[in-house]
Amino acid sequence: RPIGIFDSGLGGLTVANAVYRHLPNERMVYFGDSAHLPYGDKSAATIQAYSVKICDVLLQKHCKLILIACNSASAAAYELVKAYVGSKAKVLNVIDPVVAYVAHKYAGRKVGLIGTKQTVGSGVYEYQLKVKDPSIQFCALPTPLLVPMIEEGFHNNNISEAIIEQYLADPLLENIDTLILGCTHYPLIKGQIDKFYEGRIEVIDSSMIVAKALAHYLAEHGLASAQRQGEHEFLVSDITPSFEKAAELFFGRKVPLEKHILWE
Ligand code: DGN
Repeated sequence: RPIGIFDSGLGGLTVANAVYRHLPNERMVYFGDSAHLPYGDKSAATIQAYSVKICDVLLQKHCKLILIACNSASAAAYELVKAYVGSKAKVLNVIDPVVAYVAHKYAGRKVGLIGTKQTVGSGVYEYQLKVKDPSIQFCALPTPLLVPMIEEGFHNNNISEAIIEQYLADPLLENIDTLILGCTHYPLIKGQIDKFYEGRIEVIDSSMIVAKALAHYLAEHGLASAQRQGEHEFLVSDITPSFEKAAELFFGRKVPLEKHILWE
């Protein structure tokens, strides 16, 4: 049975790519809810409603596990999705593995987070980190301009550098020891963020941490596939001519997108 991976759009392909590289024996069914993106500015109730509909599609595809590859949906809908899916499939999110990694490595230190308004506003990272380790100091900054900036192709240039610098110089993020990139799109600007900090702090791209946690979870639960059966599927709820290019940007190679309307 395949692994279902979903996101508000194509950004989750950064996570799908890490899964593709780290778990070559697993077949993926990716669902990008491009008709309803961005999730980052929407209410939790709306994100929950979309997430449940996507799970119906992934369950119809017989997914053994659903990975919520979107920070905003992980923050807003994980508990609900888990309850909705019940025993039909396992559910993982992209926040818990990062929290486990950071809490272990940065005990007693100052941890920063950047993400969408939804992810930062939900307080989920802070809550989970404090539960794991109350000694951690935490600060978070919503950086809503970064998603449209990257989607418009502004990365690794002067404009993205200026915007990134403006955000990261915010006093809120002063003296951090590590920075969590709490959004699917940010791996594309990790190089520029690293450059800003000149190697002084660890900048955490969660995609590989999530893929490793997924591998561990599958092995632990006896769910790992010995060999990939069939092709990966990449479904999107809406498609425009620019999508193929964007998909290639986030996945790092060409992917065949297929339109699958979420509901009539
Ligand atoms: N995928 C979203 C996230 O990781 O929060 C970012 C895209 C969006 O919906 N704004």
